[in-house]
Amino acid sequence: MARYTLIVGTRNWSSWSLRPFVALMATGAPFETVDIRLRQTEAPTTREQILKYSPAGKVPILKIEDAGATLTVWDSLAICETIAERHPEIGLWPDDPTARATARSYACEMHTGFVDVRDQLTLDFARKQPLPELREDTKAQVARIIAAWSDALSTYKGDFLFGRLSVADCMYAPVVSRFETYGVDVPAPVRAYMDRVLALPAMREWGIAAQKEVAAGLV
Ligand SMILES: N[C@@H](CCC(=O)N[C@@H](CS)C(=O)NCC(=O)O)C(=O)O
Repeated sequence: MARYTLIVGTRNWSSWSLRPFVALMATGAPFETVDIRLRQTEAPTTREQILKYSPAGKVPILKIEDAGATLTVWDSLAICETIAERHPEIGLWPDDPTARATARSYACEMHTGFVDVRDQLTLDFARKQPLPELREDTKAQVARIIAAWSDALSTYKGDFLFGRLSVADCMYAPVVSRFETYGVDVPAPVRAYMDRVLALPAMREWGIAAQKEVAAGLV
């Protein structure tokens, strides 16, 4: 069996790391995690620590040791894609080609966009924060996310965006946490979706680790 090691950043902050963690947990396969403290400016700096695992210098990173070879995959979406490909039994992409193409669009829209949401509603997984005064661009992005989630939930009528859990949900899991932290107002079906995502074992485990970081003095 392949040996997986997922290298992640500080859990309370690392939205990118959370995405493949949700995907990998969904497989049920055993894996180890290596936690790297972000924003570390004294030696060994965050960058120096990450470079030991990947020349790209960013987390998340997935190491797959299989049949004597080690494969390094970096970038959250590339890792989710690789997990989906290696674990077809859990169907991390929808079976239907139309749903699959739409789910891919959702995942990529998240991967490449919503910069103002990321900037103003930063991941603070273990905490609740007051909602800041949102810029117009941020408001528009929040509205777009809520509309996209509502559309998928009413079209596919499942627990998750495309029925069962998919890479689209993994990519949006950090946004669920952001909306929860800042108390973003959402319609009832979206609230119920967020509750289902927050109840995933991956989100609970991530939350416990983030709480420990905060309790240990993370600011
Ligand atoms: N596009 C990348 C972005 C990853 C990224 O920016 N990761 C941040 C942490 S969340 C990082 O590694 N920062 C390195 C640093 O702080 O030195 C992905 O999706 O994995």
